[in-house]
Amino acid sequence: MSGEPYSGKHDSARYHEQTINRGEGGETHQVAGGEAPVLTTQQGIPVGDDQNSLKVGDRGPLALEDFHFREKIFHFDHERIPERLVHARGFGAHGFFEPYESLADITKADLFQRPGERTPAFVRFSTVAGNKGSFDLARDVRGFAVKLYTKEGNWDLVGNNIPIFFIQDAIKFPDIVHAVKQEPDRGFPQAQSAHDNFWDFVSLTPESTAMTLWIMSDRAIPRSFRFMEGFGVHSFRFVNAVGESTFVKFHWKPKLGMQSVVWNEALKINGADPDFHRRDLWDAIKAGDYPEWELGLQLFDDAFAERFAFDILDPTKIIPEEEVPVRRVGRLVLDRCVDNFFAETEQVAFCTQNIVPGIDFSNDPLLQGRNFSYLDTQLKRLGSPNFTHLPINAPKCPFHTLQQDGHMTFVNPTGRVNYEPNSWGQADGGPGPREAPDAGFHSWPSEEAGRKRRVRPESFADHYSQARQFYISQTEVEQGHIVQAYVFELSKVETPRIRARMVSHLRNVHEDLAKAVADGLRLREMPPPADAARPTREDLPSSPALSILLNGPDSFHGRKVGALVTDGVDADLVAALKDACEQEGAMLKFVAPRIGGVEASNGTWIEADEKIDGGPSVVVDAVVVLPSAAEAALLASEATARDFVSDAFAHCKFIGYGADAMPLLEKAGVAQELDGGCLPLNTTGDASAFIMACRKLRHWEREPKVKQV
Ligand code: HDD
Repeated sequence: MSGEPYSGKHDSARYHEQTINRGEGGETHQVAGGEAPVLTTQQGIPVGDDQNSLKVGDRGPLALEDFHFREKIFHFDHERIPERLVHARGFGAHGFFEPYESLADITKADLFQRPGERTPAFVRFSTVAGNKGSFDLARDVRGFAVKLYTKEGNWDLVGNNIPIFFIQDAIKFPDIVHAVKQEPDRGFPQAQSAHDNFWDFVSLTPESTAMTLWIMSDRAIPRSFRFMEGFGVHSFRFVNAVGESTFVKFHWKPKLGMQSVVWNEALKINGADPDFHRRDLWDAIKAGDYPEWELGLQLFDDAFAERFAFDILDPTKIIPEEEVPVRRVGRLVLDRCVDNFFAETEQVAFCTQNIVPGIDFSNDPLLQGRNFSYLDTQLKRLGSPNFTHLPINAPKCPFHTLQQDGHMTFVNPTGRVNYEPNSWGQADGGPGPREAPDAGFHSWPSEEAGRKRRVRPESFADHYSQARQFYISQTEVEQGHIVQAYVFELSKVETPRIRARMVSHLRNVHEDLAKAVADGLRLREMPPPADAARPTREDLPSSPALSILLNGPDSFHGRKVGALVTDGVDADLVAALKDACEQEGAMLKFVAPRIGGVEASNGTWIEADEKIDGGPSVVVDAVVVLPSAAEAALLASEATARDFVSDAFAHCKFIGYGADAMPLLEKAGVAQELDGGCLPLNTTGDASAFIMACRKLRHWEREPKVKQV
């Protein structure tokens, strides 16, 4: 072969290389739209050619002296760190916490002292079981981890969107995690609990029963991180300036109310948009519609702890809000996306042990075990005890530690002082930091005594009463979803005796639930109730706070309408819909046969947000179908358009339809079934009526019609 060597560059790359300019900040290139910095190596050496490795002759071999090539590939080879063992898939954002009132009477924690004063925060939401590259709408617990950069150090409240846990003692954590994650021989299924190992473990672990009700409920398939609650789970302590302690449980209440999807919708969302939750949070923050949660506190004293029906140290139990009301004391707002996913969301390291003066642990055995695990795992994941130096993890208040050196140190004490006590003064490069006997952190001096034993306290022994309470607190629709979820999951279990064993636990929870699940599984014989350490209490009252549907929003704010439009769409109706959505704080997304958009009836152009098959109705909260008369038949013959309508109908969504939508509704099989959730849009006035109807989120009355089996 012969001829001039080829540069390897695309013409557009040459186009950008117009002028080279040496300024104070180093060499820069003029490119379309401004100046771009010169590409350098890690050492700052300007790179002359990033397209070709250094070769002997035109056709190789490569020269080992090519330091740019070696550095580039070396760095690339080391780009990954171990993913989190659990909660691998997550998404974070920055924001702040702001108290409404001073809580000085109950805690000296600095962030609760001054109403309106903002404390920077970083929140990472996650799924638990799936790997980093799994999908967002797995049926799973969601992590809700909050790092608060207070003036007295970082406080990490590492919670979930479910207020209880699977196990009572941290020593069982590796077992539950092994059981739920992919099975070790085959490496699947991932991001789901619907397999033998998970149900084998929980059906052999009665303390998990209540948690299985929560994860079979719609709590485990939230519509958005923005529409879910968060919980610190354990009982903690608040301590005030005079050393008095109050027990506290932490809650995060979403300002936009709670909302979940239905399971069939979740399955389809995972195909249509595996990044559904992260995209939703990103879009909302980028649009300036900042998600917000109120911090709620359940405060109680030793006397309450003594008389409460369950042990306040048992992490498989809640304290019903009706028994200890949730006091809303401040708000958490997320108003900034990360600049770099890896640097911030991946490298953020939450540790339950990070608490500040004014907050303390309780003896919850799960919490005590967590306090070891988090610090340990960060060392493995981030590779150095100096992970605290990373900007996302470092405190934002002054800090003076005598800990030094180690891999990747980039802050060290200056001067001569690296131990204490020491007697060095200013002139000697000191004085070094000193302890603060009054203001510093002191553990609350609880009295502890007892024989050293491996035991589970007697007061943790009732595993079914609160599971029953959760079940009877749900609306009929929600109870139906719980039954369907057990049936779905256990139908994926290949071993019949595991299915039956789980039903035997459900018999201790509620006979109706057990019967419905057994029937859904077509168990030919009802198993006897599982042995129970304590009989189930049937006197616990229902707790309306546990239902999602009873705690939904009162507006359609933050939700999305998908409008299926064609050329010739009624321009006035579109304008009215836009207006109604804007007024409500909802988003209107246009879905069209082609991504370029459509020409409306008055000749204006509407840009499409999605082509029909890329924007199925599962990714929005309500739909409107507005084909023009000329395009109606064509649209009706398009399978993805028919799915758009039939899925919206099956998922009980509100459907608005224009004068020419009938051919499509007929082909989608819903024309004969139109109900109160299907609203004609003939005049512009109908648009605002439609958005108002959507405030109910779903037309649940339809569900019995679309879910017979
Ligand atoms: Fe955990 C991560 C929440 C029990 C051990 N956990 C992790 C995260 C959340 C929770 C939200 C992700 C943090 C992030 O976004 O980086 N974990 C909980 C809750 C629990 C709980 C609410 C029970 C009430 N966890 C728990 C136990 C242990 C762990 C009992 C071990 C004894 N958890 C870990 C861990 C992880 C973790 C292995 C994995 C990645 C990480 O810590 O940073 O240490």
